[in-house]
Amino acid sequence: MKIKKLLIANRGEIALRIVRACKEMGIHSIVTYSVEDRNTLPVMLADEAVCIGKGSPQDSYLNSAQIISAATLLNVDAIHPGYGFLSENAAFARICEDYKIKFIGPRADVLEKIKDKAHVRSIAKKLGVPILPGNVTPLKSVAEARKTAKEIGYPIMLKAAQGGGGRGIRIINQEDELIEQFPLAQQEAKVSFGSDNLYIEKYLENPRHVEVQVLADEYGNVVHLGVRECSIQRRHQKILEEAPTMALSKEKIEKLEEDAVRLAKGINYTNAGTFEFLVDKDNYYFMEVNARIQVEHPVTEQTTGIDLIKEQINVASGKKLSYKQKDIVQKGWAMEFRINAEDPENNFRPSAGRAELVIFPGGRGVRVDSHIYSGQEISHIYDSLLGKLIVFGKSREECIKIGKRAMDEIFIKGVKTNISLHKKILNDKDFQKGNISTNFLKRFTE
Ligand code: MV4
Repeated sequence: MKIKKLLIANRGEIALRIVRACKEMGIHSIVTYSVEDRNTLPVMLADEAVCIGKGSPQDSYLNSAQIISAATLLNVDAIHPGYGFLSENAAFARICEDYKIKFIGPRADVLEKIKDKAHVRSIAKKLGVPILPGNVTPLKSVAEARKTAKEIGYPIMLKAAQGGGGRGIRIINQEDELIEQFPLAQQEAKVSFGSDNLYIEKYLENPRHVEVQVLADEYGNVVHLGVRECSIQRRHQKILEEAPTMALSKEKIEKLEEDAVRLAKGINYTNAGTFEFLVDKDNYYFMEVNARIQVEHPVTEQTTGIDLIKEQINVASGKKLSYKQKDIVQKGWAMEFRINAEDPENNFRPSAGRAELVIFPGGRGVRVDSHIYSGQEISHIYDSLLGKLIVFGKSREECIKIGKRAMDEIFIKGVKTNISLHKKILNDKDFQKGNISTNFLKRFTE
């Protein structure tokens, strides 16, 4: 199926990123927008734009009925959901299939199956992909939970099988806590995720987060595009990502990448996806799948030379992967800094207002993916991402130098940003040595 007309069911920088790919591919792009977003770059630069609501995500970018109705009226071939919103929504993917509109992502039945993280853990285990000690079937009772915890030893992490984004997880240090927390966790999971399935994992105190970018066509061909390191997070929001990683030896990274591909094949994964791992010392453990294009995809693009959005569209239109694994090499280093409208002096509270003046950096080794222009009104209805500064060079050291230089060129007046935090990170000795973990940012922000 040739994709000639594509609906972008998203906003902000990722909507613009997809518009740009469409233009280069000769695809007619239509972007959905909310009333608040009517004066934004994706709306101005897409071939067409269609208003699908007003206000909260619930009433706009999550309104699948409105989006499908627009897609039908405009006779689009495919919908690109971007990240967040409807991107991993199995029910939405199913509606697209029912309406004969290609959903750019995995099939609805695959999304449905991988919703349950305990289930994916069980497949990983069967395939010999390392996972943390714990259970792989939903816990039915506190007795079962106590038994598992006793076997693997405390501390443990109690996780909601359908949770995500750092929600629905609890650290449990001893048995009486488990007895107290188990029913609460069950109840919370039921309310938040519609399922009270829980599972237990051995808790790692100070892990690193390493993930593998995978690309799969609809004929069973799967390749990986190497690893990214995403340990620098604040309250489960990634702030800085890099590719590749200093967390593991070359040999271990190769094993991890092969494991991700094996697991992708095992779950019949198609399109672009990310396989997340926790790394502790020289060991890695599969954690979960992200069934979407991710915010941090540019660091992979800069180190492999592959346009992930174009590949997503190609694969979705039924093309075979144009790359064999041996054709894909990660070269050099890349870093991405998320520039957020938030106030570092005020506990990083989202900052809204008119971005009176916006100047982004340029020059060698610099890429900026942003939808923000001077004079734009920044609302607080949606996320606070103003854009991403991506730097790339032959080494991590060079990335840090270019990063510092580029960070000094950014000028945003009218809203508060987290640029000062990025400068502190870039000047930190531990960061420079690659000595980072998921706890790294606590030192700066708490
Ligand atoms: C963990 C963990 C330690 N041990 N699981 C946080 C988000 C969710 N997807 C999983 N998370 C974690 N799971 C075990 N068994 C530590 C985290 C975690 C984390 C993981 C990746 C990146 C940043 C993090 C920050 C805090 C906790």
